[in-house]
Amino acid sequence: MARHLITSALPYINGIKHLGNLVGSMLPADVYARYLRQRGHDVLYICATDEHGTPAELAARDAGLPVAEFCRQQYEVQREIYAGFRLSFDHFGRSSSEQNRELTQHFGRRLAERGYIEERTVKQVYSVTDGRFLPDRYVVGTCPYCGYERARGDQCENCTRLLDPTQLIEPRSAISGSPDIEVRDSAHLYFLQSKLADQLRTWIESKTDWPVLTTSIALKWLNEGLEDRGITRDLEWGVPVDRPGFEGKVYYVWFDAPIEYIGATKEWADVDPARRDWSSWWTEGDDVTYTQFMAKDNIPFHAIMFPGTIFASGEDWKLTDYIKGFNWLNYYGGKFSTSQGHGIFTDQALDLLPPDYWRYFLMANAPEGQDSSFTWELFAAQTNKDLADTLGNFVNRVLSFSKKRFGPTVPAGGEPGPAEIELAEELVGHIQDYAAALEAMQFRKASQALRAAWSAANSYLERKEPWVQIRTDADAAALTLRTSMNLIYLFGLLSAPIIPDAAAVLRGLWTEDGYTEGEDQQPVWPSDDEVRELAWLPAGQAFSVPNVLFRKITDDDVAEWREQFGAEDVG
Ligand code: B3M
Ligand code: ZN
Repeated sequence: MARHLITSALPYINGIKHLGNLVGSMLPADVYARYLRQRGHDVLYICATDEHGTPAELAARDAGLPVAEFCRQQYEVQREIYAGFRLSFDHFGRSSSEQNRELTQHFGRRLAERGYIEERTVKQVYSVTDGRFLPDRYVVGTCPYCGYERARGDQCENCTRLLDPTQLIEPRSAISGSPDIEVRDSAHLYFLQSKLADQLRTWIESKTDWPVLTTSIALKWLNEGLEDRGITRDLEWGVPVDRPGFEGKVYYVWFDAPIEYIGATKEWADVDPARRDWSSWWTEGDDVTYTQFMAKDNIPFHAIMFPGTIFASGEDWKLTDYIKGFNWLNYYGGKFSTSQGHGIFTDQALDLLPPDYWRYFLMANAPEGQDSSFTWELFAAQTNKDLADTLGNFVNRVLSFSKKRFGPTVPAGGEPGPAEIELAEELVGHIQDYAAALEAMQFRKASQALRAAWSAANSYLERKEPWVQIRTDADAAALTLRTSMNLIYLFGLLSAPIIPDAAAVLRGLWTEDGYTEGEDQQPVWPSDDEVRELAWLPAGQAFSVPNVLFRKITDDDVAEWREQFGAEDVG
């Protein structure tokens, strides 16, 4: 039994996340974790809220709350939403935890002791009106290159040139709009990551199994020349820099956030004395495979800065073995946007439909090799066809018809023949494709293989037509229905990583009382022999007919949701 450590990029604390955040990190990580648990592996799936940085401070200010209270509230809101999506974290922590503070400060001290930290005085924009230093992004003015009037101090989104705030014409605070700003000297700590460029390149080039998306982004940063990076900020909210002369400064959010992967593991251990060996999950050279999930903009920090921090620490913290990076999910070809109300956000999605609809659609359309686009039309078409018809309708037709003609137990009669043997062999093939795709974290391909298994069951039923067989050969009809019921149980095992709620129902039907919420055990993966036998459910086994598993999404739904979620003015 192998051990698998899995982390997904930490969602920022400010604001409810949209479906694009989900599909590019937490959801595929959950599918992978569920699959590995079903294969009997020891899995630790860790995530947390990313609570530091200017966005959190400003969001708290807008909410009229102290930032610590704002983060506490938002953490609970997000945690509840992710439970609603059935994200099976072993621990969902908080980067503002005591454990992360201690670890971040430990790494800061280690880097300083080992010569990877340098104090530098930088010119920082200070807003007199706001009474605070402004990170580059929070200075706005006219771009000196193209004249765009809302250029940010770090980059002009119009001509994309990288900027320094002091280059802006008529600079002003993006918080208050006040032009009453001045440039002040401020001492900051720089992580001399340029010293690690060769070591990082060697490490990245050794990752020959990484997706091209991941290595190309990582190497691009190295090829452009790895620069030393400021890792402290003039903010109140964050991990305090425990260094004389740095009172009132905190570590940069991207320095402490990846360390929270370790911090959250310690949070997980601190709630249960039996987990005192928590650090064995993070010790290099152990039997642990560490896989990270994230969207492509997070790759540089995970492939360069975090490993660089570990290299520079000189300690044998586990480096990631694999980075599964994702492209973007767009909304009608445009970007999801909180401010413009474009797209559908995780809380709204659960208000409309249960998690399985979203999990299935997002995995079947995961933005792996390229960006993908969410449209209500495609969402309705795919969930209606694959979930409502191919899977849901198969289940209800088989069970309703059998109960009507043979009663509420699995019917006896008939012996498997060529059709059943052929079906079983086809399923073994689809399941091997499905498992291989999940092992390779290719979620589109995995969804296709699962759908192919569901389709094979429908083709078998259509070919055998038990409603015709029953007229002349009850045993033949019984065999078809008993085989189909075992297929339903099989789909209760196979579908669990992607649509866990429906899968639990399919495994829990086999009593006269039917499925009871929360009684389901950890499903196991079917062996090829079990699939060839299709005999989980013997004749005489009681069953109940479930409610319709998946409702159809109507044209009216699509029209209403297009309107409600701003599709009109995007696509
Ligand atoms: N909070 C996610 C983002 O960039 C960022 C990930 C941190 S993972 C250590 O939206
Ligand atoms: Zn410009």
